[in-house]
Amino acid sequence: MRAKELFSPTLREVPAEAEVVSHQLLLRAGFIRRTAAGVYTYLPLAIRVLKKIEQIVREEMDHQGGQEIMMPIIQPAELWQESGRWDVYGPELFRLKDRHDRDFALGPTHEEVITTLVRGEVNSYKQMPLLLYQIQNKYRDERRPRFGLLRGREFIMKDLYSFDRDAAGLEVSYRKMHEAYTSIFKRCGLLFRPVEADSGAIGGSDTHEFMVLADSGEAIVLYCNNQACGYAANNEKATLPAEENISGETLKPLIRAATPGCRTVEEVAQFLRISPQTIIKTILYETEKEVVAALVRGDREINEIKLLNTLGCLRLELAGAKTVQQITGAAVGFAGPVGLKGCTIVADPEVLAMVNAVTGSNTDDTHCLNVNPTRDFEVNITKDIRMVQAGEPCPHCGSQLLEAKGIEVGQIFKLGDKYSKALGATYLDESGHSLPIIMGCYGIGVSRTMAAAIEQNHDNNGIIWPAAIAPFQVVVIPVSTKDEKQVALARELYQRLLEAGIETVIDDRPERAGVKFKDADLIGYPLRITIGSKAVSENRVELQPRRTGEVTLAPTQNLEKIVLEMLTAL
Ligand code: 9G3
Repeated sequence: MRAKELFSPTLREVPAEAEVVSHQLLLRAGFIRRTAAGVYTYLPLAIRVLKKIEQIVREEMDHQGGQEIMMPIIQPAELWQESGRWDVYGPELFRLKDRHDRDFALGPTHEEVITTLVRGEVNSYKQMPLLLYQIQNKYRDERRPRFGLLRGREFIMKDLYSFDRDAAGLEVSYRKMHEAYTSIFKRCGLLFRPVEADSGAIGGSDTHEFMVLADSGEAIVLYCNNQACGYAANNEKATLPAEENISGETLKPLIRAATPGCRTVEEVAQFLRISPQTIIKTILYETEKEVVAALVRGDREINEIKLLNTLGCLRLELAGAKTVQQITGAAVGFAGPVGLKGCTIVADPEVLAMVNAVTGSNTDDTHCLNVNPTRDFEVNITKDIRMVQAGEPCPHCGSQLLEAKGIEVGQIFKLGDKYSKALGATYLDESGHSLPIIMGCYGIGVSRTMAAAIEQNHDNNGIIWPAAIAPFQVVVIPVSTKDEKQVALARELYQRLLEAGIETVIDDRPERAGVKFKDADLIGYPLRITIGSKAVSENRVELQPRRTGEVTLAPTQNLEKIVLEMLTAL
């Protein structure tokens, strides 16, 4: 491809609306343009990257026995009514009507469609295991579409669904997908981690997220320092070893102390000159059923997902000032478990091990000192409800946990019989018994993976594509387009590289070399070949990998071989 002909309109300025580096660089380097909020047109360079990722995904899905299909984007409402999800999802579900006033949705995911398909076609254990997948646009009407391709309203997803006769079969399918995902992200040249994740309030079932590690990531990953252990979880899921924290301190009598205007843990700690670790933090929540007081140590944060799962509720919100006043008799900031009535008290195990602690007193501007759990208040539920922090012990081996930021690019779920039961997808076993099909679902954000690759691989000058997913492998740049010999040599080498099957761009535009180098860095070709005066006089060209920037000289004879070798290491 000649750079002159490539439709990749580059921009000098950083577009104002782009908050994250992948969005900025995709716009600047001419990969995408915005069509509507959270909706993008992919230009030729982006299409090339997406096709590469899709090809890797296809090969690994097929390798595990997956079969590609294509379901419709437009889904009839009846399917979602049957699964019960038409009313569960609100404005996030794109809804539309046809000319007969019939309801449809733009597919945000395809559990309903595929379960209905399989219900009609699979009726015997002999037809399973079955792994079906597609690569297709998905639609979710996000409240705040942001971060370019990281959170669009239209995005490309690979979704695979597994159908097995029992839990053991599902386990096999799940492991196959875990293995496939590991190969996919490795082959894409990305640094990633599979992490244990939370499967939501329905709970119980396994789920892993595949995180591309990047400092700009929104997700927090905790992983064990001990590589042989390998424990890794996102911070919504990460757990702790069982607490055995017996203090020798003697219990002192409970007293009350004035703490005027001190509402937060920090304010109380400073005023009383104590450490936040000695304070019990009491936070009131409202669920669809009740008011709940959640207790954690003052230096900890409540994990609302763990709390929601503990309570088995659907909705969990911080209690408003009115509810707090009603339950505690005090303003927000002075709640505490001593004498607290009319709500369920949930405490983190760490709280139960505290001695002579400080809590709110349910009276304005006052706190209780020397509070001792069980002596001074009762707990209804003791359960891990807090965020794990870096530096704490690994729940598997006790080594230190470390923290990293990540972008979720894949997720695998054990669904069990949730959809097959709701939609009546059953099969007959050997003895003629009818049983629900056991399902799993497995997603990869293809367009998101492209953006995550940039978040992980860029510098101040632009994108640094891993060779496996780069739009082109090589750019050939004659330094002076006025020098006919340089241009002729550049064209000859360009032809030879093409014939060797290397995806190459020649930038023989009549621009200054600096402009072409800047564009090459921005677009992120893994390898730049510069043809200067030396190339003509000595038959030697400059090879410069985008990532290291280190220039090496190479003879023009055998260049194809040298380039191919260099590319395998990029
Ligand atoms: C919806 C809307 C948004 C959604 C869903 C449904 C997320 C929804 C979860 C999944 C699970 C898996 C197959 C591939 C792997 C992930 N957001 N999810 O079900 F109606 Cl509006 O999509 N699906």
